[in-house]
Amino acid sequence: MILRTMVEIIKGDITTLKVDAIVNAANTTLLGGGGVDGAIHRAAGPRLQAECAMAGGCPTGSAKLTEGYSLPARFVIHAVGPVWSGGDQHEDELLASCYRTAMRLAEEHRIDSIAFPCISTGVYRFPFERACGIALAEIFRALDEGSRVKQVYCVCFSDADYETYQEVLTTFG
Ligand code: AR6
Repeated sequence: MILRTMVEIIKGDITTLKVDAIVNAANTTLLGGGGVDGAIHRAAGPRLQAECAMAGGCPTGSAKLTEGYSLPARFVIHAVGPVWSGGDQHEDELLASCYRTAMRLAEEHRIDSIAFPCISTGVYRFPFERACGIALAEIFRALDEGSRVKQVYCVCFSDADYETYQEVLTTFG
């Protein structure tokens, strides 16, 4: 199936990828933090922090785009995932909304290739397998609806995450 060949699960450090856009797992301040957010800010350099400071924050479930500065990626899409609070605080919908918004921004900025980290699955404790299912459902939906994006990478940071993500992918058509 064509859509499946456009989505690849990979293992590695998202800051090293030469794609049009990498997605950041940010917080509502957009001012940086730990995890993948810290790694992206370190690799991009201080100009990223300066642009983020002008952006005025971002609500949970949404995303904002900046330049990539010293990163190999041209753009960073800063998505704010939900903190997992047991599942009855609209966490699934908010996580889906992150992926939807990022794919919409990719469309608007004529992005061909995009790499997502596993948003909310670190410090924010979203159950990993559940997050993968939501991510893939939204990515496939956007591609199905005719997104111009040609290549999507779902980037895992550990072997265990990579194995789980691959298993979830096999459950999709
Ligand atoms: N490349 C790819 N994935 C990574 C990398 C990397 N370099 N580093 C970590 N991961 P997290 P969250 C994975 O905690 O749960 C920050 O402080 C990691 O293994 O970075 O959305 C923000 O400022 C995990 O699977 O993001 C927020 O305050 C995934 O990235 C808060 O953490 C996401 O883990 C956001 O928490």
